[in-house]
Amino acid sequence: MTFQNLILEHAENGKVGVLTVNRPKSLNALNAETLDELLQALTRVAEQPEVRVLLITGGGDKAFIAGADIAAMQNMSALEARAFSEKGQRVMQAIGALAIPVIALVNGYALGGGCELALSCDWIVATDRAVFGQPEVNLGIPPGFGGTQRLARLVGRARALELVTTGRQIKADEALRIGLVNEVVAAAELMDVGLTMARTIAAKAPIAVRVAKQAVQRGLDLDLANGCVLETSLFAFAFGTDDRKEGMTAFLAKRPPEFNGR
Ligand code: DAK
Repeated sequence: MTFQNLILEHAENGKVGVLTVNRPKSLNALNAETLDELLQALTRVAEQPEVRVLLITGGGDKAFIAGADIAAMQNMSALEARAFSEKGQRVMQAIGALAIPVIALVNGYALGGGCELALSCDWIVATDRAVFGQPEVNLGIPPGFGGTQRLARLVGRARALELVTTGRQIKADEALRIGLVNEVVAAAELMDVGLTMARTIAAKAPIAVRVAKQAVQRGLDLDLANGCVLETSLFAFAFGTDDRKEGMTAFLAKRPPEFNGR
């Protein structure tokens, strides 16, 4: 399967997927075709059990994704806008639904739908040139790919409200300070840092990693008591795996574990 607007590659013996949104002339803006391709690529990754981490980044050196494609949206009918919105929402949900960790490597502008796509990932690593924002109010619309919800959950109500109502764009250092990104690195180091994180995760017990992600993600939608009930169930499930036995046996034998994902 080849894509017009994406590149899907694999690193670390197939254990790491690297998905690049690649329309640099439009600063990787998301048109309907790109959203369709993203859905196909995410479906493919979900069907590849050997892939343990997904990295998502933008092509070129200027942008992660500068938002939904304004030129494509300009003349949409209401029905077309509805279909476009549904596609975008499906992409953001498909990223969130992946069982493996997904890391956004933000190498420039992450605006509007681009910021929302980064927010749909599990965490964000940005370069010192990255710029984040929800500037939709400049175009007469609010964020529409889940930004109002995910931004508020990540940085809190007041900061999210300020950003979505002013459209103010923030640089990487401020994004780090408010907890929007986990780490800021030099542009030349971004992929290496992403791959190092991915390699670290890929070396762990794959079921434990998936279960830990699920516990955090699902638990955030629950109250504490129910979140802990969920954690106990997932813990018990992971306890029954071969990898749990191997991890504990290897520790006691003072040797590195060899996980088989079962
Ligand atoms: N869409 C289409 N083309 C874009 C684009 C975008 N979002 N952003 C940039 N480009 C194109 C520019 O038009 C330009 O194309 P040419 O003129 O070369 O053909 C090329 O990329 C380079 O951009 P600039 O020349 O503007 O580059 P600068 O360095 O001067 O400025 C910039 C970079 C990122 C500050 C500027 O391009 C910019 O402000 N871009 C727009 C950012 C923006 O407003 N993003 C939010 C888009 S709205 C919905 C749900 C969700 C959404 C919509 C609907 N529903 C529920 C229906 C989402 C909306 C959005 O994301």
